[in-house]
Amino acid sequence: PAVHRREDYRPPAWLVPEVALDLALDPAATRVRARLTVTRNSEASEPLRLDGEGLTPLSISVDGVAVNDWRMEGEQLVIPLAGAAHVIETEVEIAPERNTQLMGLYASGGNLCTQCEAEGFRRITFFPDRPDVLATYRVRMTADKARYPVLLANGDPVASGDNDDGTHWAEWHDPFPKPSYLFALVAGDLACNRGTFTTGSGREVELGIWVRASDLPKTDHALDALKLAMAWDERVYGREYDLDVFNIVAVDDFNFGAMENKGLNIFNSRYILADPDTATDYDYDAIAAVVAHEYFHNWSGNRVTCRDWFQLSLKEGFTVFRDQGFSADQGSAAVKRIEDVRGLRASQFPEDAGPLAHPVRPESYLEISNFYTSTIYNKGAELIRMMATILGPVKFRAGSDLYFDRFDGTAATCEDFVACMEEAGDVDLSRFRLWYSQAGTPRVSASLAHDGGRATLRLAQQVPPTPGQAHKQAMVLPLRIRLFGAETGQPLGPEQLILLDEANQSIVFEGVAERPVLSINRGFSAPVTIESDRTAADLAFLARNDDDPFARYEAMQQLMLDTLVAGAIEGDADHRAVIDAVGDTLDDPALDPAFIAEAVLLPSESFVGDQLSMVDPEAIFRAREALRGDLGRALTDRWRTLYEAHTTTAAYQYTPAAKASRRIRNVALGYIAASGAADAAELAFRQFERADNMTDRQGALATLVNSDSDLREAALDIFYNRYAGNPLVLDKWFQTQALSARADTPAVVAALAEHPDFTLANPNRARSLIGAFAVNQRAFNQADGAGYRFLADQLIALDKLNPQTAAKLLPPLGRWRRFDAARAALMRAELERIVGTAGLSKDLFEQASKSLE
Ligand code: BAL
Ligand code: ZN
Repeated sequence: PAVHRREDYRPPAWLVPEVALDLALDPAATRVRARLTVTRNSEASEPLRLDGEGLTPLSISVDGVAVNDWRMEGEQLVIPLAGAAHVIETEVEIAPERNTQLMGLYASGGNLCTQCEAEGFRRITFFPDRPDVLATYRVRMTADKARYPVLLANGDPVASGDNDDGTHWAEWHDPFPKPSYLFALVAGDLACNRGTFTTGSGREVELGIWVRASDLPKTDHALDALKLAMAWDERVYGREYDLDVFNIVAVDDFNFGAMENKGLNIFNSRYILADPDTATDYDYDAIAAVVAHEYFHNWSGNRVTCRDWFQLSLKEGFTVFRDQGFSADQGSAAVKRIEDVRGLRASQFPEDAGPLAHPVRPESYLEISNFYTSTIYNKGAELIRMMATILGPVKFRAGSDLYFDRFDGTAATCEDFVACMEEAGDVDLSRFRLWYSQAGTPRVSASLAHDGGRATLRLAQQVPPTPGQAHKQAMVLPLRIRLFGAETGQPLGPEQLILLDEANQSIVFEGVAERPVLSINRGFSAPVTIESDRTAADLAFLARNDDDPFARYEAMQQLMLDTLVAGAIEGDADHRAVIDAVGDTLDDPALDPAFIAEAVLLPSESFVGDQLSMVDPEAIFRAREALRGDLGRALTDRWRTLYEAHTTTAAYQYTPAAKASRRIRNVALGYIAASGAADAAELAFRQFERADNMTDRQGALATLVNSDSDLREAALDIFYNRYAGNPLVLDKWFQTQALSARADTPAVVAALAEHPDFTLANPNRARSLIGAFAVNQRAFNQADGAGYRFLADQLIALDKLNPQTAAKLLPPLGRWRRFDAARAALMRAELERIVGTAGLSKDLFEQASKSLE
């Protein structure tokens, strides 16, 4: 397959200011007629090149005259054109019901919908399918009225009517020029939850959330979140919505979480549908975050889009940063930061340390779908956050205003964004730009010496080699730092922002009478790994005294991590310091229960593995279970008191306080179970039966699923029967079992893959079993390689249906360098089997072949 390189970018030879589409919609055979107004954007007599994947032209005309001097070059339709402006008309036929890739126009749940990012539009019609070709779209759809009573597209509705043959039609017009990846249409039997939003300048916007009629009661939360997001973007970024309507449609079969098509967002139903009986607090939060994310794209992505796909993080990193800010403002900002960093460490750090590591602005790709990664999204968001930290809030806002004003209606680059920040912030970000080009997670070592009244902090940074980048330059790392007095527990001076921009740097603090303890990378101000010479006592001290909630959480995590690493390597470890620190955290009346619930959780098995030069999954599992057990037993009274204190007879509420109660109650239940208490399973089963909400029900189920109790099967059966026919909840049933800590999980997962409700055709279902199993470190990495074989079998099968989703599930097999020789050989054998499979997609080929390197 062809490699695409950033350095090869050339402006488009032809622009397309206007598009008119006429679609006769039918699941088996949809006719698509396209009328493109094209204008030359090149001096030379370049022909017009239109992308088309799997398309055969039925007719082609130029300026109203049928032509036959066109040719196909691979998957490009090439039409020789002499003049500077022409009207091109093409006609093709496509079969949405046979589209299992879920890219382009496809069928889901009896309805028709589209997904065009990154390169799906070329599966609908011939078009220069690249993000720097911006057109206004007029779309006419005709469809059977009984089957598809609702017809939606981008922009505003223009006209509609009935035909004599049982079909009807609707025409939509989007006045904002947009790239083809933002095109969308939906035809279906859908009900609408309607709302309105009045913008800051007084315009009324009609809002609609479209779902199947039976799901309508589950859409209020998403609609509320949309209104909050619209108001937040006006308040925080000065960005107002620009069309008269904003529609969201939920579909069950979707590769992404959601898609920001102009005026017509299309969502994976898991990020829209919620009621207390079927959605957890985590689901509620994720729905609000994704609704906000897609809405925020209207400016960061749609009004200002990307010049080419190498710039993907321009819109994704910035928009993730924006949705993180929105979510932080809805509840506990500290907990939100902890969750985001936990996510970064779970997905982006391993990616950056493995064979698929790539810079936030990649240099090359085979298949762009493989670059919708945690690096582009989450590390990209950290880059924006670092610039915001360096500039401060006022200048950062000035930079974002400048960016939106200067590039409105255009396709921009990451460089354009940084240049705006530099100009508005009056700072030099030349070296900061390395964050866009160098992959790998920087490591910072920090040691603090104290001599007389002077403290000296020595910092050294190192950026590890990554594929294609053997040698790295020192980067600009904004580190928020504060010193605390070891005796008094008081801060020794204010917080400082240190820009570490050399390989080695020393910072001297004068007038430090007391022994200082270092609080560093507060708020996780830089996405780096810190290695410090702080003792267990220092970490315990910070876990009790640090005034930055993230740093306080982090000190506890480091203490736990050091203990777990020692336990995994030596087979045993002293748990006392962790037990005392957790006990003190539980007892601190000043702490928010939402924070406590996060602070007392142990790092995941995978994160412990990431600290070791060679992952021993069994040893890590045993060390973690031993610490969990000791924490459960040593603090048993506290866990039970907490559990009771947060048990309520009040009806379910989605408020920060009620969420915190449910969270801490379920954390306490987990520790009671870990203690080995004889009544733990009954306690969990009672919670399972009495729960009036999914958070408590699933929390109890997860505890039971990890146990050997007879109540385990009973709970699984009750759960399954109660939610038969609800695909989103059945996903939880599969996922909970795939994440089980029991030794029989690999066999259970293999059996579940044969379950009548399991299907690879639905991405959520595939991810709920295969994706969850592959991150269950001990189960997936069992020594006989059965887990690796299972994953490879599933990916080879899934690749035939949906290459994009298959490729996203491959990375756990690429972690072979981190394991012993026997496991590494088994993983490599499966990667080789995948690469050698006949008819493999370029998506899966790229991921598997790079993972072997
Ligand atoms: N643009 C793809 C889905 C998202 O990031 O919003
Ligand atoms: Zn996005």
